Amino acid sequence: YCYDEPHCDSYSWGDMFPSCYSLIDHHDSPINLDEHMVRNASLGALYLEGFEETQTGHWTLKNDGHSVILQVGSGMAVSGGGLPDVYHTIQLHFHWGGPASNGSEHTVDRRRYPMEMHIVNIKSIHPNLSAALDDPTGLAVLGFFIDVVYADNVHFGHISQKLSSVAYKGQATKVKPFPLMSLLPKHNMSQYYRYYGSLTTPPCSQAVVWTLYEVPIYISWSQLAQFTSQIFSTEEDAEQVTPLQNNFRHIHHILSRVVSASID
Ligand code: SG4
Ligand code: ZN
Repeated sequence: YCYDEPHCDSYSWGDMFPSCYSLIDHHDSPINLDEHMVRNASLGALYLEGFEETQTGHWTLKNDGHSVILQVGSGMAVSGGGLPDVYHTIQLHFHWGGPASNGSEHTVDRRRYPMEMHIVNIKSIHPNLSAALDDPTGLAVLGFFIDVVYADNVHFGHISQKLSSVAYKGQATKVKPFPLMSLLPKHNMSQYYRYYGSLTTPPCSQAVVWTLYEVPIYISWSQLAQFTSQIFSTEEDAEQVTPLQNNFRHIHHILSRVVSASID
């Protein structure tokens, strides 16, 4: 599947992946966050287990042709915050735009942020990803908007400095583990939006409990530019200097769903 080419964008994924065609009862992602919001005072901060520690072993950063993925091994899990179970953290990845356009997947009051980071977590009862994709709450994805400032984010450098080693699909490199918490906002981690949706890539499985944090992560213009200019889908694209850009799915209707806000 692809994003940014004529006749091959997220509107046409359903030709090859039938569940990517949104039907009336579908719970698709991403959505615009502003409609049908209901405050839920019982939604407290999630418990992010192992996020403060430096895990042992090594992590792997890879390019799958659609995004850059950091596979984080074992040792981290998320729970609480209204999640129905404990979920083990498996990877994080990014969605971005182009040199002059923003690329978050979710929007807030129709505003699109420059980037979005997804931390993917799998319900601990499931032996593998395919089992989780058959469960309406099989995955819990934590979404963070990424906004841009002048100063580099030194913690984000753990990832952005390695991007040149994963320029195109199939390339991978080892990353020394670092506390995942160092990437996340320092304040207001109890403020987030919650709704039930899908993977934002094929097979578009309706298997995701979404948590979108209100406070963004800040990185520099040059760190953002590394994503929009140094990552390619294929080796051929790299040779022709055609970077992977705008790797976000189009916005879906909320239909009868409700977005809960922990936000006061
Ligand atoms: C990205 O394309 C990742 O590369 C995928 O990771 C991920 O799939 C996919 O996005 C969908 O995830 O949070 N945006 S999302 O809904 O995590 C899964 C891999 O394929 C299943 C490893
Ligand atoms: Zn994603």
